Amino acid sequence: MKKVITFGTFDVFHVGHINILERAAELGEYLIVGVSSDALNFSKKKRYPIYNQSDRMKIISSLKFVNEVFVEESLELKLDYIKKYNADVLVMGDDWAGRFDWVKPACEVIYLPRTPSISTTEIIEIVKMT
Ligand code: C2G
Repeated sequence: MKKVITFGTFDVFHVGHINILERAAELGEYLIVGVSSDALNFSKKKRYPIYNQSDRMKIISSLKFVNEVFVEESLELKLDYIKKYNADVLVMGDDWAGRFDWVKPACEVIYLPRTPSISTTEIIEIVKMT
């Protein structure tokens, strides 16, 4: 059974998130999603997500094409997670292109094109303006 793993914050869940998860799921038979912790987000973006990690995990777990969900504590642990979950393929959006090529001896790495014209940051900006 081919296992696919992907990672993300998935804050203020939107169709761009659905699109990448759906395409990731089509690349194998079992989809595992690492949801970035609130602390990891704070360390990267200097702000906490709008939705906390347990709500973000609940949303992702409820999707029909997602089989397993866990909390991603650190970007550097990618290889450990890939080994732990026996993933054959790592899928990331192409905003991360090249950034995780270092795991390649352990699994295939595929960067999928992002859905244009939608992002959590943009949604937050629009909501603030109105
Ligand atoms: N995405 C997409 N199209 C969009 C917006 C997001 O395809 N319009 C994809 C991103 O490329 C990513 C996934 O959706 O693969 C989750 O996006 P984010 O929540 O922004 O995740 P990010 O904070 O980039 O992930 O190890 C990576 C970390 O978990 C961080």
